[in-house]
Amino acid sequence: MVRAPGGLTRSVNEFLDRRLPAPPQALRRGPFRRRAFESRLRSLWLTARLGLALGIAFSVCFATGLLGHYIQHPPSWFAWPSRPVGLYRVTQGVHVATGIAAVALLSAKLWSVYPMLFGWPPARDVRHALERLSILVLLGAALFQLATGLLNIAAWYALMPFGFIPSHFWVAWLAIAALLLHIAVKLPLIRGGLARRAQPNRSPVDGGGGLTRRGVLWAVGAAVTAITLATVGQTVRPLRGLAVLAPRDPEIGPQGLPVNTSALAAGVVDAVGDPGYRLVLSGPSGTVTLSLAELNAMAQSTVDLPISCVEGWSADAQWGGIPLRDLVALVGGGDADVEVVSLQRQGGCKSTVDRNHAVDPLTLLALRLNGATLHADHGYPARIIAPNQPGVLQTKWVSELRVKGVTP
Ligand SMILES: Nc1nc2c(c(=O)[nH]1)N[C@H]1C(S)=C(S)[C@@H](COP(=O)(O)O)O[C@H]1N2
Ligand SMILES: [Mo]
Repeated sequence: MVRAPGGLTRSVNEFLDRRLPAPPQALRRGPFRRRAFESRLRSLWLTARLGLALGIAFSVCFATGLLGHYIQHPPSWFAWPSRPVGLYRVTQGVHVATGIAAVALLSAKLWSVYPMLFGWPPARDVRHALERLSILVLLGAALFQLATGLLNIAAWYALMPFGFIPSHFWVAWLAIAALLLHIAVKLPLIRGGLARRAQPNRSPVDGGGGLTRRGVLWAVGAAVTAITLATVGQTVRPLRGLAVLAPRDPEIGPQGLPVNTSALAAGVVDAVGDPGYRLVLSGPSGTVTLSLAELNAMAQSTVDLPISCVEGWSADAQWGGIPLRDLVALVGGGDADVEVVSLQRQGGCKSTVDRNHAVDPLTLLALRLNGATLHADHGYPARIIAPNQPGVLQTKWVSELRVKGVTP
């Protein structure tokens, strides 16, 4: 039987408005009691403002996170330019900083609304039940994103026995969809709350311990500022001295640069010390093998480029080495992707320098760092360094370069 569209809408609405049975009053105990939460600091005025700040932080975090994901795992329709050289450093810095700020904002927002968790009856009708369910999804997804993000920047991978990248990526979509739904459902309330004046709550409210609602907002703002200042120095150099809570100090490490995966951890100590090291280059015109002495005899460039880790730290450095495009030209290659193979056998052993970066004269096969031969932990004998690229693609201990787009 085919129903008229109007009839369908009506039956959906009837279903959504169907009243649900109220649980027995005897269960209305503890936090479910009437007036179980007395603080009048909570108000729509405050919740709407905290929600707005949190919504902005989440949206910026989502957008920069999505961008970072596509830079690291480019789909066929996506191309990332090699200039400006420090753009990824900024977008990833903003991603991590807004995620950290969201921890404080989400805590405050939850404090301002959590008594509603104990509303009575728990669900009036189907619509109300679905709305509460969607908040549960939003809360779960938001907590998962913040927790996995923090574990990642602290490099506590052992606490994430699942794949960080796919889970953080897919749950981000879930969180943003649930957030949009939440905003759509609450829009009238949000509008009302933002339009409302703070008066007459300028004076301390009962049970608020002398605080005003405006005061709560200032306190949250101060907490967000403090947490940001205590961490953002891991990428914003002038604030380095304040970064007491940052997982990384951008100046500590061999040759004045932090290390992500040491030669020991990568299992390459023997391989990098081998005097028989040869770089194998392959491309349209064949294969060329170069010793370290031959590489050092080629024309060298010096470039100032940061390492910008996906984990939110970044550090400036001066690199010396051979422009990648010169090596590509040796094997008859031109405008093509270059596959990079590392001496490391597990994890981080293969990556691709896309054509945009491969043709940029700033992209080097680096042999030197800050004026000296590369330290083993920074990729001796040779590593990739490219402008505007995530650290994870700056492969260390390079053994082979394969110019793609050709079938020999
Ligand atoms: N072969 C290999 N290269 C690698 C890695 C790795 O684990 N193995 N880690 C990458 C990551 S995540 C970063 S941030 C940079 C860090 O470079 P650095 O250790 O010299 O500071 O190296 C990249 N190159
Ligand atoms: Mo990294």
